[in-house]
Amino acid sequence: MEQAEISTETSSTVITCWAAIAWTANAPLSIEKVEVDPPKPGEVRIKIISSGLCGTDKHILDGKNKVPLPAILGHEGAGIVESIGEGVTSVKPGDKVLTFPIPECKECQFCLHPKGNMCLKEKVLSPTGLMLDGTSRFTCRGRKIYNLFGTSTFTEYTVVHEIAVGKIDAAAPMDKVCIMSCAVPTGFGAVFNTARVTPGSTCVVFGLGGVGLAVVMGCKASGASRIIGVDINEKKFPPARALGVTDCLNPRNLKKPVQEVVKEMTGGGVDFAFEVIGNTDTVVAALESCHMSYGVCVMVGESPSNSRLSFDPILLLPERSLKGSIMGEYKTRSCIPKLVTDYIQKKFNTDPLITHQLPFQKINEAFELLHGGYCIRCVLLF
Ligand code: COD
Ligand code: ZN
Repeated sequence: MEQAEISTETSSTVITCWAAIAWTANAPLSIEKVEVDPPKPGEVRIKIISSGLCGTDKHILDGKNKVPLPAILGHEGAGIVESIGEGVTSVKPGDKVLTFPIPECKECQFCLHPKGNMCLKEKVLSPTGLMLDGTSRFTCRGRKIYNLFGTSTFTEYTVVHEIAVGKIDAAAPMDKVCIMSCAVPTGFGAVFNTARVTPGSTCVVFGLGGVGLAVVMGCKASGASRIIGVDINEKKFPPARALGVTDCLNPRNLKKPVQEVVKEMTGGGVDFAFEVIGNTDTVVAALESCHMSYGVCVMVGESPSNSRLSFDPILLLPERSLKGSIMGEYKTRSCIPKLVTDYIQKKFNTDPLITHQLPFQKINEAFELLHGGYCIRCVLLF
């Protein structure tokens, strides 16, 4: 594949490069030449070096979660700043950066509040597929192409708002740290910030994908005494055990509902349950797996658009709680670069989450790997 066409004076020029276009849901991505516009004020153009393929990208391609198409998907990206728009001060060309699906403007009432991370400028909950000024930076075959959550990382070059770009340590290994854009903080933060798992506690994790296993790592690091892993794909069990799961359950092989089995195993229910699949039935199963009085259920997965949660309200009355967690409640730009530094300093090791690496051109193979195999995270290399 030829190199992207790029002149040395790039900041005001259009770059023509390769990108994977999702023209419609339920169809393979198409690798095509796209034109990437220069960054406008407050924007950053990034040369992507690696991108993880997240369950969210799969949900979107499977048509479960609606975003405007045609689009360039991908939100778990690591790259190098190629050029910056007017007024950008936090990064400069040559900096190593991560892209974040949740921005942090550091000005709105949510960013200024000590808790939470839902910047008022986030685009995940109701994605427009456009930049904040309502326009797109991508064109393919004369057609404007939407972005994903203001990121779009399945492309050699992308344009992201400065408020969704985090400068990381110059020593960061770029083939590994892309998973710090989403999977690692989403999982770790669900444990450390949302649930606040305590030493000696019991936990159950529904869904042992890249994010679920980051939850498992967080539970183990918090000193949980028992971590029950639930998945319908038993190929996930050996890596889950290696990362700290003590008991594995496949709901399809059980004679009774999985929540009943979890309650029996733990004498009434776990202290902390995590739903990391994106399915309303498993959210309710996770909630029912919690201890009646002090059980905390954290919903990490995003269930299909237009689905509805339904459960007996008596489940919540006796002091169980149900909480949501997105990007692990981390204020992205302030907190995630520090996680990268901790990783570089070997305070934790998330490399086992990356089971596969493929060249970007093989992105459709990477999606296939996520369907029922033993792949946890496949990282695309550009
Ligand atoms: N019962 C048990 N396990 C199941 C079931 C089921 N009914 N269905 C699927 N699973 C298992 C799969 O076998 C797989 O092992 C696992 O669940 C899901 O793993 P992945 O690899 O497909 O997904 P992840 O780990 O990359 O992502 C999971 C999320 C739940 C985070 C993601 O899909 C999601 O919903 N994201 C949206 C919310 C969010 O945080 N967005 C911010 C940016 S991602
Ligand atoms: Zn993600």
